[in-house]
Amino acid sequence: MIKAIIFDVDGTLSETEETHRKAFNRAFETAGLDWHWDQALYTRLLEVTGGKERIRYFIESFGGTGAPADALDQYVRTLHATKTEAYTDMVSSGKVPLRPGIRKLIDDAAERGFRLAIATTTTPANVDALLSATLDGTRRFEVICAGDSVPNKKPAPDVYELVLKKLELPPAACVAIEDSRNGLLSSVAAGIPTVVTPGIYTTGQRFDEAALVIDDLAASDFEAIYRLTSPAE
Ligand code: XBP
Ligand code: MG
Repeated sequence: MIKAIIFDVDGTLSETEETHRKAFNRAFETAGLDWHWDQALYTRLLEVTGGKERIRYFIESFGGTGAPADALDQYVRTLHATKTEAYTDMVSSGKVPLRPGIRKLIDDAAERGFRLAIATTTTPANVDALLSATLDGTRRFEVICAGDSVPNKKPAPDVYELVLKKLELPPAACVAIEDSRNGLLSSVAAGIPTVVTPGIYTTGQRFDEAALVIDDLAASDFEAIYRLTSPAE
């Protein structure tokens, strides 16, 4: 029987990628860059997790000019810090809700005594802002691992392995909830049975490795999630 549920954040807890996209564009404008990420381009850029990594990927692969060649690392960090400020402002407005069914699952799982955790690629400040605006802050989650807390972001297993270490649980005692193929590959590489609930930017991706794909959590019987055990069992 599982003991803990590990939630991804962006696209899973909430459809936040549109807000991220708008925050990136606001940061580019503030920096005087003529870059504009529309939904089609952002869908491709989301192949790279991590906002700083995504900006570099854009510069290297999609002709993002205007950034200084020397001290590019520092330039990207500063640009990304502006984006994070814009994103947390937007989320704190309270206009970014949890996805349907997520609050019900969190409440139901907590009532049944499951331990709750977060494994995300996004910046920690973004998690605080989202959970303060949508739940009663981060207190429902015993462990939160985010952003640069690990050297390799999803699809590498690092962030899930760090959560398992902090929970002091084996992968088979947990279930991961994800929205994207990158996230699924990360949790499965850590040996964790994974439920995928595809979002607006990830519908249509391949989820063959998922233990369960649930299109609408709000209409779901959470029992199927609680009954999952690791394939190794
Ligand atoms: C999603 C990501 C993040 C966000 C942007 O994380 O890959 O990079 O798109 O946030 P997850 P940052 O699905 O693992 O929650 O700009 O802070 O990276
Ligand atoms: Mg996600």
